[in-house]
Amino acid sequence: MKVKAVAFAGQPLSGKTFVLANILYMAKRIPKPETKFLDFEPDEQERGSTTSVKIFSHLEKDNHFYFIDTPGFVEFVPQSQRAIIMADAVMIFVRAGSVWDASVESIFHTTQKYNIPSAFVITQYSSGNWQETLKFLQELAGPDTKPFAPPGRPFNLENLTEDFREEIISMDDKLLEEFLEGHDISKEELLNVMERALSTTHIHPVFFVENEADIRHLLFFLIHFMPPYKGGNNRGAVIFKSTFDPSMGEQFYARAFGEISKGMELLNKRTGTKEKISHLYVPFGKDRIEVEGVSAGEFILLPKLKDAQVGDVLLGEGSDFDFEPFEDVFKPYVVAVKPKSKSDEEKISEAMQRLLREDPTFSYEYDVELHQHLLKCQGATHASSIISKLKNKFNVEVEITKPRIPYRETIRKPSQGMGKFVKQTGGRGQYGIAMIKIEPLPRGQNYEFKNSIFGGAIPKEYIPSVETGIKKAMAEGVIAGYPVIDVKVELYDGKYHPVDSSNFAFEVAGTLAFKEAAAGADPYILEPIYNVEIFVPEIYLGDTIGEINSRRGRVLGFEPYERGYQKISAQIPLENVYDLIVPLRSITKGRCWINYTFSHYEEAPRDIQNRLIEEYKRSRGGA
Ligand SMILES: Nc1nc2c(ncn2[C@@H]2O[C@H](COP(=O)(O)OP(=O)(O)O)[C@@H](O)[C@H]2O)c(=O)[nH]1
Ligand SMILES: [Mg+2]
Repeated sequence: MKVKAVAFAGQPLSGKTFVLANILYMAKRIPKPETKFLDFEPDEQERGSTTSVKIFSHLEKDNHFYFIDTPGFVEFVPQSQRAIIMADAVMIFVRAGSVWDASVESIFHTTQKYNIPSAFVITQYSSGNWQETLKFLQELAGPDTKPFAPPGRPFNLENLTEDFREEIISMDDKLLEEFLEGHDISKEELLNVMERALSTTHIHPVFFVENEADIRHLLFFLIHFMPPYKGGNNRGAVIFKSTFDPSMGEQFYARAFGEISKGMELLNKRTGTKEKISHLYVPFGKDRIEVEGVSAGEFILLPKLKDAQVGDVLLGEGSDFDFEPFEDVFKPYVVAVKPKSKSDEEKISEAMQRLLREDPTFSYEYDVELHQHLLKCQGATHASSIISKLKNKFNVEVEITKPRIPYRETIRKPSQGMGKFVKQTGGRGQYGIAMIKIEPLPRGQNYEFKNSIFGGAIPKEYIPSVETGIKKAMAEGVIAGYPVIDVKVELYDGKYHPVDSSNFAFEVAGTLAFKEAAAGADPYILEPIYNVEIFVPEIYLGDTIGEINSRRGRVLGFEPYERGYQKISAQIPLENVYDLIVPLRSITKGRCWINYTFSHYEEAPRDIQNRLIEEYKRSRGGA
């Protein structure tokens, strides 16, 4: 039995799931050749397209196929990558007439990076300009990208295009010589060199597929020509995906790199935990088929592991191998999430933890300063898919809002203030007076405190309380409720009372002193500015820079990156960063990526400052 893992990836709505549904229908594995039997998740049914990776075990002739169906939409491609790199070959789909599709481009580069052979499938070729698409594929993948057979013809040796035939013959010097001398090349020789050609990562056959006959031909190709798994026999497996279902619990998808059988014990290389394999399954979409054992290269489904996660290597006794860890994916799109009801609030944290284990391309964290839960993910569609999973799987409903911005306050000029907390009517009184000078510090220096009291105007033991009071006032803000930064405070004088003074009185005095001083120091509001790196194809450079400018951003520079892309460095206010990926994707038709980190604080525009000050006044019941 030959094991073959084939991933279907590429352009959204190009027919990946449709072709696979037809293959499975021909073998009577599903009742109708319809995508809904494969796209079974509730949010996939709503959307009418694939949003998560599925594995289908399928026997055909002496082949044991594992078909990997993947979502094509750019926001889901990072999730697909982990499954794609498990495949022996990737069929990259694109509709005739399309050029420079973002998913096709990024998946092709993944296959190159991980040395996985890839082929292209051009669908709907009789209604679209396939010649144009072929040209695009050749530009993308190189000149050794050739139609396998002409459109509408079976994918067998008799129908090889001259181009493709020469392509593979030129793989073998001896064969090439025979060919050039005009000798006939035998079927065996051709088959032999074909297998080698298809195992390389620079020769890419192109298939034309749009009807049932073409799909049969594609299956014929996969059965007869596609090289099988050749990774050796390392008894063990790599977990590349997990799913959670309230009734089934958590299940792990792994590729076995050697024989695994029921009853075996596998050692988790990361945790050292031993996992007894009491049940072993192979996956078929949402179903699973129990098996006694699998051979090298097969995909397995492992329920009820004690302590495992995606990326873990499970080793059989006496075997050892490594797997390069999956890369972290940057999460450019950020929204705040608010549970709708009390019960939603109670359930959301666990539900999110479950979803996070399934999908590492988003994160969910509480921001202590903003008092908001932030969902960081790949884009607006990804966010809404997560939200619909929360509702469908866990019955948790949430609202989405804009994340708050961590503004800061600071002062423009030096000033002074006196804080006086004196109450001496009846009983034990309060007495503390503090006098301070404040002045702006350079941006980023945050805070400095200097005590220049000599001669005991305030006794030493009360000085820390004064500072505590000052810090409290700074944390609360003076004009809009945001922390004050970049201020130097000097405590230079004060008064105390031998009986009525206390730590409390001096703390209050410190707070009052700072408020008074700040009021006279021309306080204003700062906003966070982020360093943003943006990668776009050169043709979109102008429009991208326009977008940066319209977001109050500054372009610091740009330079050529790989493959005709430009890397733009810019500084953009945070309020315009969280959804930046959305317009960039529409400018570049999805061909872009970004990353960003905090840079510094800068004075916010006047209108923003006025709005924040007004909001603050209103929240405090002022006019
Ligand atoms: N008749 C026909 N319908 C197709 C073909 N390719 C795609 N479709 C339909 O187009 C829609 C999107 O196809 P799908 O396979 O889900 O696209 P995917 O995103 O590449 O998986 C589905 O409703 C399919 O039924 C095709 O070659 N012939
Ligand atoms: Mg699909």
